[in-house]
Amino acid sequence: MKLCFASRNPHKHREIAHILGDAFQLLTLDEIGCREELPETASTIAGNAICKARYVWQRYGMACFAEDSGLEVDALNGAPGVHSAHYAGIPPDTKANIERLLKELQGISNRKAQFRTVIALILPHGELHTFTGTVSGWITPVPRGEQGFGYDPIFQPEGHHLTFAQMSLQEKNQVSHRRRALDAFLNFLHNHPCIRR
Ligand code: ITT
Repeated sequence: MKLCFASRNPHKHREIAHILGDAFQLLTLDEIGCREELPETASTIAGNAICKARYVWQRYGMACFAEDSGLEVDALNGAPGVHSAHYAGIPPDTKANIERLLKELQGISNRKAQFRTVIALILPHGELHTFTGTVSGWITPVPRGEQGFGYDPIFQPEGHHLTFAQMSLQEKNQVSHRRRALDAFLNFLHNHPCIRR
């Protein structure tokens, strides 16, 4: 039984592979012959995770999981949220996304925010399961750090002095939204012998 991880984001692949280790036999989109863009047409993070997983299951007949993530800022009513990747426009531009977010928060003292990940898993017969992970923190006044990706340089998780971009992969993976969603996902998979290696 093989499981495809339906994502084109190499940073997500790296973080997920680090957490999963060799517990499961994961296939990439390239390995199943999927070269096209996956649809992300829903209006919520969970909806987009389901969209991507369902697309791969329907077209390629593979058990698979996808994840969608976003940064939700309290003072911006949850923006950029589902629009995190394209906050400053298309094509996605990480530096411009960060600049826009810092500009929107200029003069605002409430810097509370959370990262959210939703994983959508589709089993061989089409059964859908979702798993959510969140981590709360603050948006820093200026970017700090070079590691990670996306909004990591301006997100400082609660209880830490460092931004995600100042942490090693191991440190980020101990507390991240992705880690928390993966813990719930793993717990489920361990109880489903058909998926185990
Ligand atoms: P997929 O192929 O998996 O869809 P993607 O990069 O398009 O990859 P998303 O649609 O989930 O991924 O976009 C979420 C955006 O949110 C992503 O481009 C980053 O800007 C940001 N993001 C997600 N997880 C993050 C993390 O752990 N740290 C920093 N930023 C993150």
